[in-house]
Amino acid sequence: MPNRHFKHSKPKCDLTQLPSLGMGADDLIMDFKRNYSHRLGRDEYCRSPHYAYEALSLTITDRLIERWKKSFSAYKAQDCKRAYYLSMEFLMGRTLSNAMLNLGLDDAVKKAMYDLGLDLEELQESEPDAGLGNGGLGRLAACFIDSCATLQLPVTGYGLRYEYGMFSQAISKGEQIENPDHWLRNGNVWEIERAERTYRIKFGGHTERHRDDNGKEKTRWVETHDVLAIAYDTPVPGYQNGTVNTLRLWKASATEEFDLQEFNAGDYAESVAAKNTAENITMVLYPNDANENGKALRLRQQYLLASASLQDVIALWVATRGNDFSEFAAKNCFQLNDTHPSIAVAELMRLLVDKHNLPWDEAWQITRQTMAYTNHTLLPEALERWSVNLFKQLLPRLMEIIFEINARFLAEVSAHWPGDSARLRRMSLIEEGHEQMVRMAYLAIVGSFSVNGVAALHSKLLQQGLFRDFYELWPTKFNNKTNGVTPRRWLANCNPDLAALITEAIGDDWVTDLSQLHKLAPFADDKKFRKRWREVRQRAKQRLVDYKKQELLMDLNVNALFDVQVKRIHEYKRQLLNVLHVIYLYQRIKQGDTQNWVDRCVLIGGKAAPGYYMAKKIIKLINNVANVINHDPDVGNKLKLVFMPNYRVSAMEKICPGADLSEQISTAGKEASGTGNMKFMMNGALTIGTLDGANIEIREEVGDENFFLFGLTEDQVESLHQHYDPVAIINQDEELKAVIALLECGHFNQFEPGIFDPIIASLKNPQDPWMTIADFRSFVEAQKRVEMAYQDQERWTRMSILNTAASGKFSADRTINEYNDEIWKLPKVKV
Ligand code: F68
Repeated sequence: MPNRHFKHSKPKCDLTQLPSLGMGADDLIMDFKRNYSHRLGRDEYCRSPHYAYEALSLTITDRLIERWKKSFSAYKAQDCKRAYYLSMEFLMGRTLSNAMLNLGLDDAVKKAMYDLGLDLEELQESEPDAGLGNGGLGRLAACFIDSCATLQLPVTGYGLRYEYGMFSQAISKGEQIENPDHWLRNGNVWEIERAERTYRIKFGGHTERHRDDNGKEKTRWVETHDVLAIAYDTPVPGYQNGTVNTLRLWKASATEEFDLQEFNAGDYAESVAAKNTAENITMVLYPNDANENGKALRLRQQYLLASASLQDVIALWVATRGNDFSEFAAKNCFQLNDTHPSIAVAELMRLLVDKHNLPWDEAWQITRQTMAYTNHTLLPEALERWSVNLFKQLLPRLMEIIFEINARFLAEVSAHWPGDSARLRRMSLIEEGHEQMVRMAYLAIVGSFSVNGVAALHSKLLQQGLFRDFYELWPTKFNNKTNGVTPRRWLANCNPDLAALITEAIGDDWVTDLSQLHKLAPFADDKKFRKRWREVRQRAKQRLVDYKKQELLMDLNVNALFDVQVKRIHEYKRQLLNVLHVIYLYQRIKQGDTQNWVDRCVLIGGKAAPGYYMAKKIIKLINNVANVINHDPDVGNKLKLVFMPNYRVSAMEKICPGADLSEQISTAGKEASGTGNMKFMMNGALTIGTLDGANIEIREEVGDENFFLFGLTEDQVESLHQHYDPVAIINQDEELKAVIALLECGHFNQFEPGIFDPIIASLKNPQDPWMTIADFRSFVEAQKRVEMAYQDQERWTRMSILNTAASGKFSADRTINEYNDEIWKLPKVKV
């Protein structure tokens, strides 16, 4: 009998109580089939691996969500301090295989897919990369949230859900072609929309003063054009520990009024256009990894991220504590990933003062105890500055707040250095000039309690150079946090054979305590172990060859030295130095100077910012040089140069296990840290590098005898600027002269006259900031030492093992423990 009172007949029950999901192969098979057939509605005739990938991912997602809820409850129950990693970029790559590993489902999934007659690798390959970042900074954010979950720290990542990620790169006639990356085209099984977490973001309008009910003077920001930010959450599992943290990405959406108002006025087309303007904010990731171009849309993106994330944290706060913010700073910490989200300093002030009625001083104290800033670059062209006029137009209230912060800050500076007007001008948050600009780095420093660089040298240079005045004012604010990478993705998952060999030798504790790798060192002296190490690495090289074969229509010689440089294309990273060396080797072959020759495959990959003229020229040069060399019958297997298109996270997972030599050859003082250097080292590659960024610490860890050092030091680079004469250096070095002559005579651009003139001119320019010519000779000599070592395979293998053994410091777990011990001070929460 149907019960008429059914609706109210039972007390409300917990709708989320469920028995735990099984973790065995059979459980996975059942869920896979249900997902495939019922949730996705596919049948036996559907042959696309994509749906099998989706069915498997949904099966995994259910198990993630189970643990996710337990993590929420544990954090809630503890009511502990939390940190938030604010970043415009999270370069996550693929999720499936990492989730399998972290949930401990690797073997069960393999068995399940085998039993179902499915090719797991094929499914995994059908997952698109989440390419929501440019390079190192974005990938660091991804490694960091992995480590936070593994260390059971209550940390949430906040970012933007770009509809289009980093462009996909094709090469046509040697040139980079950018294609849009519509990574969400086939949906995204890993995310959950949380419409209940939607916030209103104001833009434009103007401010006005008024008195509130208590007669207090207040500011209103009115007649704004609002946009909504909607939360999309992705689970971030720790390594086999039950913790699942959250990556919350904001999607911009039009407010309902937009539609209604305009629609009712009969202006349907205008209404849709307005909607587009709002939704454009999170449409695309800016593909510039260095210089800012001051576009209004970018400032809108930054503000949307800052405002939505802060409103979200404050909403949670107010829900449990009302308007009492006295404990807010003790319980919350925001880590700013570079200056990109640093408008958060002013936005937190606005929310506390305008919305929650706190007095300025109290709000400022909270802000300064809550924000921490990480700098990722010393390059002046990469320092963010926004035009005051643009700021006033787009975010008038925020501009007022920044002016107020600046006035109070400059009073502090005056008190510290009375009468020092030069210093006031230098330190002001507002740069005076023909157009006033807001210096975002200074806003971040003034509004934070911690400022850190990302490697020892970089942090030192920040203190002695770029931020010197601030360091003098607040020396204790400054600190170093040398970067790291997650050993789950970058060793355990991407190189399972090497991981298994390591585990066989020293046990598996290294996965969560990478310092354990030091126990491998004695195995470097064990001939049998060396043989196995060599075999495993050789297989990884073969896999790299197979992977590249389809794409490059070319077979690489696995016995050649695999010499790899993959990273964004930038003059300071000096892909040009690498090419000059390749041309030098080519000339030796042509001259028959090939005694004791070591066959070499030089692999280069990376994207150029679409507007970066020189970087695009460099790509063209690499391809043209490759085309000549690879087709020259005199060269044969002795030398190959390959440009690998569309370098991205999932490509690096295949590249780094198969690299012999890692090229880290930036001009000293220019690469803040580098993180590719760490991935290669972990996987047993040897480094040829300058004393720059984390290379210095890599060399310290592994010892000079296991590292190929070359080039000027940062000091030498600085002092050489006064009298740098590249043409004189070229004229004094016959081999270098011949290399430049070959470039100049058009050997690599026979039917494209003059196209490399700008490159040649930059190399010969006494103002060349990257001093490529200055380091050429030293680089060639280091490469000769590389060849000597490679010829003795026993010695090379020893060095390879010792590199892996010494890579423990470069785990992001170590980095995150330092962030936590010295900055965040969060408890570890068992789930
Ligand atoms: C992205 C956007 C903008 C506007 C500027 C820079 C970037 C960016 O991607 N920067 C970046 O990747 N920096 C790198 O950060 C890494 C992580 O700290 C360091 O290892 C690299 O040395 C640094 O270049």
